[in-house]
Amino acid sequence: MFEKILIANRGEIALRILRAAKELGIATVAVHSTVDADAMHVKLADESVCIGPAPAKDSYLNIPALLAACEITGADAIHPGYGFLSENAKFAEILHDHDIAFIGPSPEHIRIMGDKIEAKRTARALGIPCVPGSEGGITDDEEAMRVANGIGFPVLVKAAAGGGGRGMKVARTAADLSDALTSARTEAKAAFGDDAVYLEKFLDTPRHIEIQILGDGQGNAVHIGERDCSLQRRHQKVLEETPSPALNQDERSRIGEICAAAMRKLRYSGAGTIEFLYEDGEFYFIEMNTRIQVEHPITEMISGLDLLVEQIKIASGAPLGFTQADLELRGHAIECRINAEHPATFRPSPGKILYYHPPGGVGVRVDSAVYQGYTIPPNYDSLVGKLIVYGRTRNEALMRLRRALDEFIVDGIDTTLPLFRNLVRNSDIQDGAYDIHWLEAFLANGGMDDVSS
Ligand code: MV4
Repeated sequence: MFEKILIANRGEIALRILRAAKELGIATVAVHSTVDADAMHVKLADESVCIGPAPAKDSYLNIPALLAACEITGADAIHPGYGFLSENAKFAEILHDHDIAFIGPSPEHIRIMGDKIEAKRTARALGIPCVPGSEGGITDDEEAMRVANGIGFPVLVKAAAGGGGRGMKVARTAADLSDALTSARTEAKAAFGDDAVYLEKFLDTPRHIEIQILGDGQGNAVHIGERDCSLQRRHQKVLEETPSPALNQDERSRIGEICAAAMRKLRYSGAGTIEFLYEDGEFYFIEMNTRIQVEHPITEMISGLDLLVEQIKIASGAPLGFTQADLELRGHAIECRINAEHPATFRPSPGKILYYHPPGGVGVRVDSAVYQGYTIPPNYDSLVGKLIVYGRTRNEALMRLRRALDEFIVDGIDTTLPLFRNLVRNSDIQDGAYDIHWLEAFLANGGMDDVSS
């Protein structure tokens, strides 16, 4: 096992990593930018190192500074969390070259899944169902037209280097295709320095359902159910739940088993998430994330696992300590991402938290690194924390969520708490009747008019 883990992240996930390391008896090193000197994970870590000024490129993305911090402190592993360097294959490779363990999958698997064309090719070869579309990249308009006519319009042009919706263009008819290709290429080149694009059938009203997997790189892999992440705004997840209200047990175990078998074949190592669009009873692979995700706690609540502990054990070379048959998914969990943003306009609201009272009680978990008197800096994402509730049934989880949201007080800054107080009282949400477009329509149709100003 590792002796000392350096946490190459900030905020709630840095604290989450620290807690897992501490339970395993592993020493922790916090790194931080100048504006994060007062962060909770810095206070709680055994040691801390300032690695640069506020801009992430000079601190949390500063590889030489991270290597120096390992050298100074003697850390033998780095946990990258999510975002920042978590899916940077080059970083994982550099760590290996310096005999520092990267707590995550192999650089090769990170590289494959980082290229959406390569990821889809790999998924298809592993027997994972994919969205109908081009076999690989699209090189010219004629090829695009041939593929599009084969699958039928509307089609979607996607950037190979994309993800998160950037570089994505819909072509409703053949007349739109050439322009969609050009603008997707231009946007991809500008955003990622790579203009490779591919083509997919455009699905109109799917749900976003993702499967959590764990592999040990030694031929063992399990799936830990799904998360329904359909409630998004501008490609940012807002509320996630598991199990998905849309799936039956048959669909769940079928897609889960496909994913676990694929990961065994790939000899995937670590935690991963296989993302699907789900429409009319069919799953269509879109992407795989090779990191721990923000919404991992809901999977922990229904499985009883600590996914961060599992990541650390796997990276240290341990085989998975359980099989698929050992896993029992029980109950229902929901997560709300509480952001420092205006609840109707979503304008970022960094600043000092004057009063902070998180909820508690049965089935309530808050993953956050803020505290009363803490000032949220304007330089990073606006996540204040995650409210996670558990119940034996979806209704019980919703009851607890309504109660917990009413207890939660964050004063001094705007937060998205009022959005969730509205959502949990909405009949579509209560019925689980939502797709990837539901939240944007709710907001456009005045769902938050009671708090807009
Ligand atoms: C799609 C799609 C419809 N059809 N692919 C958006 C981000 C990227 N991860 C995948 N995305 C989509 N891919 C096909 N073939 C619709 C979306 C999409 C979406 C997906 C998940 C959650 C929210 C979304 C919001 C808009 C579009």
